[in-house]
Amino acid sequence: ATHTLLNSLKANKTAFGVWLTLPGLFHARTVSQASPNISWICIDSEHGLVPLVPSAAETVASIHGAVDGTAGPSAIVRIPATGASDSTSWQIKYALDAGARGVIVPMVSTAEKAREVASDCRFPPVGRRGFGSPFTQGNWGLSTADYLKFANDGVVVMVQIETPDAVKNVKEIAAVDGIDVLFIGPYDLSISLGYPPPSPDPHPEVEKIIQQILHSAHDAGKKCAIFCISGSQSARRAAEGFDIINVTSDTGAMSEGIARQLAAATA
Ligand code: 3PY
Repeated sequence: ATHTLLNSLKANKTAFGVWLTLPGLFHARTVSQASPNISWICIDSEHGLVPLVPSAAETVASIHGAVDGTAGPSAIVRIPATGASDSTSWQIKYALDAGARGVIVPMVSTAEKAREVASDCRFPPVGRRGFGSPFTQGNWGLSTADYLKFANDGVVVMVQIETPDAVKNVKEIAAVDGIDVLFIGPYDLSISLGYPPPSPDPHPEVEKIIQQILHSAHDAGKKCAIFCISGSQSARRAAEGFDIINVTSDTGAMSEGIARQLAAATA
């Protein structure tokens, strides 16, 4: 499958995505096929109900096979472990072995942890990712040598900036080689800083920090991503210069669509 997310980033086009919180291959396929404007889908194994083992792998394959003959979305996995935990390493390996074209790692708050994440995402000599999955290489139909380069060149490494320490260290994190994207989680960022959660927009003080993170990413030559919950909020973030934007989620869009149809029926 085409790496739609990476292609958008290389073309400096905003990459809009959708959050997947429910398991099920046909569910993933339905979401993938919902719009040609979906560049990526985040399989959320952190707060969503798609277990990393083994469902994330099947879901990745389902998304990549979903839109025949056209450029479908890139499947991205958000791993459950936070950047402060020893589990990040094996969980990143699992997600990438499953064929994910990128990972989102929650709560990465220091440059040291960011360096570990970047290293976990690429094979030697660039990083320390272990090789051995019988599945991924075969998916792409490549020789081992070609696969190692293809995987290293194509992986999109995103770390979430959503704690007070991450805000303090944001410039150092952005500067880490191999970190491609700073991903802002506005909900965790707000509550970890002692502000109310966005409703739907963040508190003005949190908003100032969000803009600082955006600029820190761009100053370091990196991309910046943010989680939104609606098309209109996403359009505003795109106008501000965000490169990667989550527009909606499977459950959010489903509830809203059902409510809208029922409102029309009973009006
Ligand atoms: C946050 O806003 O905290 C996120 O990580 C998005 O789910």
